[in-house]
Amino acid sequence: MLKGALIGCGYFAENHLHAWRQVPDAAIVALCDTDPARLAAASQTFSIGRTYTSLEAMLAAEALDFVDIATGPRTHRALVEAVASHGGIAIICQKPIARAMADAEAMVAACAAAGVPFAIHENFRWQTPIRAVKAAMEEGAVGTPFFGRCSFRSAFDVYARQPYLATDERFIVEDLGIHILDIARFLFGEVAHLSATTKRVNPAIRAEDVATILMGHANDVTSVVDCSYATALPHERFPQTLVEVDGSEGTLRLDADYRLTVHRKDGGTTVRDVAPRPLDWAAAPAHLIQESVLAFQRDAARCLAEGRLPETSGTDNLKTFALVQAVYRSAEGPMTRVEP
Ligand code: NAD
Ligand code: 89Y
Repeated sequence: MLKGALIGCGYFAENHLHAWRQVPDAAIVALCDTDPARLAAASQTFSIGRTYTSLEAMLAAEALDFVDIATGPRTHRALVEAVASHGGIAIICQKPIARAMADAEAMVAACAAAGVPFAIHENFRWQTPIRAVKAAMEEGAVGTPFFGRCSFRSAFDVYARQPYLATDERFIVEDLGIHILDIARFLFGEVAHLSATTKRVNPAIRAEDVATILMGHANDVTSVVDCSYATALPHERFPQTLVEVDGSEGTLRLDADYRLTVHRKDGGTTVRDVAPRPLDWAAAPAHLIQESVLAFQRDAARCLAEGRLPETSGTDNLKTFALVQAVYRSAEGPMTRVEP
């Protein structure tokens, strides 16, 4: 049994704690939060009695196999470096890995130097419909892909539960686009170049709530990633990512409400329901995300037990984080002007 501690007992950590209860061979034995009220609430809800307001005190008192960090990017580097220097404890850390590339690289380097496994909790690629798209592509459903689109458009009030999203200096690319960019990497491979625009539509928030990104992948796929929290639709789809893939032999569409359609050039069309499985602690519409937290954590525990790195290792995640940085650079830089 792997013994873990959760650091950061806020809004999203509740999903981690529910999910860990369903992961075989791993258990959260201790909790850490600098806010005593949040610590006490999580301790009571999940019946975990060993609690700490100081990381150092927890590391001194507990014999841990791993920590699971869900505090937020401002604190990630200091926490990861402290755990890495303690030695012998694997680290799982929420997205975004950091706020700046230099911090992200330092975290990966610190874990490598200490010889501790380091993974980022990048769960969107673990969503059941996204895994179904990947499996269909690997089975050759559309042949060789040449075009892809990953689209997340919503007007869901994310600010109610995560008020910092309305006040942080950066918003949709760093918070949500990071997942959709990771899905694009997962489905279409590494990115060679990109061009992006960002925009703030909601006047009540500080940063961008719309981003549109055009990417050229190393294997010649062109993809579009588009994200919006300013898109009021008659049928709200939060938190679904819709996917389009056009290939040499056919097309694939992941449409609203988990409908996956594969159409072959030779005429065959199949339609499947690829909805997330229900969990007794999950509730619509977030159940899509909640199920992917469990899928990620199950895989992470299996990897740690077998001495392997999860697919979203720190090193891998630097590539997704580099896309986030490139999007902001592109959106802030000069666009190619159209000559009359
Ligand atoms: P939150 O503010 O509700 O919770 C953060 C908690 O961490 C707070 O209780 C705070 O007291 C605690 N904390 C802060 N610094 C600490 C420190 N140094 N030591 C110990 N505890 C500390 O934030 P949240 O909305 O739960 O988000 C947490 C993370 O989860 C963020 O990185 C966010 O991007 C991520 N998140 C991921 C998903 C996903 O699907 N992967 C969804 C939502 C949020
Ligand atoms: O924080 C975000 C995330 O990671 O998934 C959705 C979210 O909660 C709001 O954009």
